[in-house]
Amino acid sequence: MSKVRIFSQSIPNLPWQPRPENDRHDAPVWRYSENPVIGRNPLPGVARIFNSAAAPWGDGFIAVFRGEQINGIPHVYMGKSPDGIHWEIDPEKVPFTDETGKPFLPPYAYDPRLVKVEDTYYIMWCQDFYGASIGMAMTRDFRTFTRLENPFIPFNRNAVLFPRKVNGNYLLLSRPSDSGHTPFGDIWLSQSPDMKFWGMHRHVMSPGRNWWESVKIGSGAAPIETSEGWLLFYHGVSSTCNGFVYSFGAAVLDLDEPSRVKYRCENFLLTPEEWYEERGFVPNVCFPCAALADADTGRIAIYYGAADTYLGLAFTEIDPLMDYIRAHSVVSENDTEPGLR
Ligand code: BMA
Repeated sequence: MSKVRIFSQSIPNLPWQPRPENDRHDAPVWRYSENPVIGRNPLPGVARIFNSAAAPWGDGFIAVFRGEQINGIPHVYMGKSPDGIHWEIDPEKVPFTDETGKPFLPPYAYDPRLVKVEDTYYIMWCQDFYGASIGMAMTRDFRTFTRLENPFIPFNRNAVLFPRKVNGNYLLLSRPSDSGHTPFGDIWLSQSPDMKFWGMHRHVMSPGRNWWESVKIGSGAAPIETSEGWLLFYHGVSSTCNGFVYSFGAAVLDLDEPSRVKYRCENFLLTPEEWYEERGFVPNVCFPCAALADADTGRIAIYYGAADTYLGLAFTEIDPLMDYIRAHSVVSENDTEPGLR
């Protein structure tokens, strides 16, 4: 049992590999040795699968994938796995419908997240809503997928729900932006009593201070509830003479008032350095979309997209990770304030 408690379900079959003994990385996060777990041309008509999210389902796992079709347009696909590593992926797009059951597919959809809240699974993605914005759908059986109202007007991306209500409201993190490959971006928190009307917006954190996340940041995996606060893995972008570099880091948000950042790690946890992260459709991208935590062992498996081409897995453990985040935490007033002006 870990010192820091994780308040989520037990996942005894969580994908796992211990940290290699000769690991020289500073942060206690390491890659799965058999990465990437999904390679190129995974399905007929789909050239690449990357930024994707998994969840426990039955005795195994289920996932929603960003599949880039051979016409270049991304859509959401679904797959199942006995071990969270080897996936059987449905070659058809996820058949989203409206509330009457009529097909209601977004023109494009990318970077899906998957979060179970109470007895329902929610999928969030980025889609066209007269501009890039957030799409949402719910399912209980992974056979019917009912679209919900788009929570926000454009432009917005990187939305992810908290796995439970806080103070009576559902919580959604997102990253308001502009119409292009935004040269800015802060993480915001929005609240809803019913998953339909979203408001009470709070600023959570901005990019800026640390060079690896100086251009923009965006929430990645659904926050994990721990005795120290909500553990959030998020991506941070730096700008180089050769383009953007996407790494990921972590912050811990206050349990009752999650717009307040308690700890924010000044170092990245993982940055592109393997061939599948440095080489691909967009080089130098590590983009986390899900992190599964086993409450019994404190083990965490992180699913991340690599180079907009592959799906990778990385691992960590809550105690050394929380020690590392605390030891390297630098928070500004902009982080710790409630985020309301
Ligand atoms: C972001 C998103 C991600 C992508 C990243 C790197 O703006 O579009 O889907 O992984 O750029 O290309």
